[in-house]
Amino acid sequence: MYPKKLGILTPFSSAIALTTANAKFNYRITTTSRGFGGTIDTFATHTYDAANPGFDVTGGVSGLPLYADLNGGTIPVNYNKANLVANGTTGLLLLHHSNAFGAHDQILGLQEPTATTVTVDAASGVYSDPTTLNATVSPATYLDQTISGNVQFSVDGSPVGGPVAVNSSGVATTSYTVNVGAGSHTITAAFTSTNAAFLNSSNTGILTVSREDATVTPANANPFAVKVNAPGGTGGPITLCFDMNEVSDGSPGDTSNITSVSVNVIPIGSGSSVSAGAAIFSGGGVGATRTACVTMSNVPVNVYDVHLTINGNFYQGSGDTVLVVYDPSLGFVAGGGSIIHNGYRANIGVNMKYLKNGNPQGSLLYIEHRPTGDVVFKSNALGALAIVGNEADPTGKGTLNGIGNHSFIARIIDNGEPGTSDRFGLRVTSPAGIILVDLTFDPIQLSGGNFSVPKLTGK
Ligand SMILES: [Ca+2]
Ligand SMILES: [Ca+2]
Ligand SMILES: [Ca+2]
Repeated sequence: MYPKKLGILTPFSSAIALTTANAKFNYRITTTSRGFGGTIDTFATHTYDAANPGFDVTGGVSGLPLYADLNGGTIPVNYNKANLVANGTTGLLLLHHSNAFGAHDQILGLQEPTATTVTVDAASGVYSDPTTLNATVSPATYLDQTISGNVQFSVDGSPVGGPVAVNSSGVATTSYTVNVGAGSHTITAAFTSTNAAFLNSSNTGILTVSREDATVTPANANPFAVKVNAPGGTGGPITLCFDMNEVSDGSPGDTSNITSVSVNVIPIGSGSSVSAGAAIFSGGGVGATRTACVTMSNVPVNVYDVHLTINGNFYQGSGDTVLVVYDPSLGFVAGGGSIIHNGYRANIGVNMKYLKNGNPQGSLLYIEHRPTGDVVFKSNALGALAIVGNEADPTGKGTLNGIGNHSFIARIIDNGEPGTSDRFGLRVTSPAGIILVDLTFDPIQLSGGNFSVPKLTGK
């Protein structure tokens, strides 16, 4: 070494008997003084493998690694972790030939890239609707470096879109339209670094999915009132269908995921439930109507509330319709139909007869299909039943969406067959005796169905 100019003696490998196959040697640096005599400084024996360097700065040059020492210049450094460990390398020594005295040498310490950790936020969503997946990679900064790279999200192993870049805080966010059913699912966020100072990592989180809402509406083709097959007998087979549609939200799912429904056929008065049999499904698809049909046989005379509930992990919803089975031989006021009231479709079922003692027996069911849900009025006790000409006016008590002690008067007007001119009117009063104006209306012509009001003598 020299005060002004810097020099270094580098023996050729061959001069110290190193070959490519045998390039490993031990070395030790000892400083001695001619003036004072003896050793000034020494350090422990080190090992170096010239054929397998931890750092290799020969990229781009042949012979000795010399680079123009200009501001802003770069020196390519190849890095081999295994060799680096084997050699015990702790850094790079840069020698600046033409620097001022005292600034000839510079030690660049070794800094390994940092491990990273991904944190996946818990997410929740509804089948078919968008939700947000969020992951944070940390640390976002290391030494003088800021994280960069991409996160690939997946749900239960299926990729969600393409890789998403992390921002300077290490956060990656993506929108996911939920296409898995209700329950707990695994979100995976795999970070791939594009900055060598940060290592890759991956982690998981939980996505909780709930069912999408669907409406259930009785099909227009359903019969309202079915006559028994023979006097004193039962009705059937009777097929009832329900249309199931996702509640519109701009992000429709696949309604063919509805593969199970429960259908209950329950008399609104006394009597036994009827088995609906297995549902047959048709239609369905993305944004399409799914239809379920059930067929009932040997159905006794009565007014039935037919209730469908959607099962499964993808949709939830339920709806009702009315089914009347009547026997003309019993002396009856019977029938069923639909009207449009206040713009909403409503189904009506009625089946009443006089007992031998002159008292009426039977029931009335009125279901109005409002966007906020069905409004269901069921009679549970009949009072007087007035029949005047072609009009029957039953009175009595009933429940409104399950709340009892409401009163009603209905007007059932039979204008002959097939029923297209028949009419239905209703008045419902609350337990406190207040008329419920939204369930009180003058007779409205049926849009489907038929009533039969025989010219009874009352006996
Ligand atoms: Ca949806
Ligand atoms: Ca929705
Ligand atoms: Ca009629």
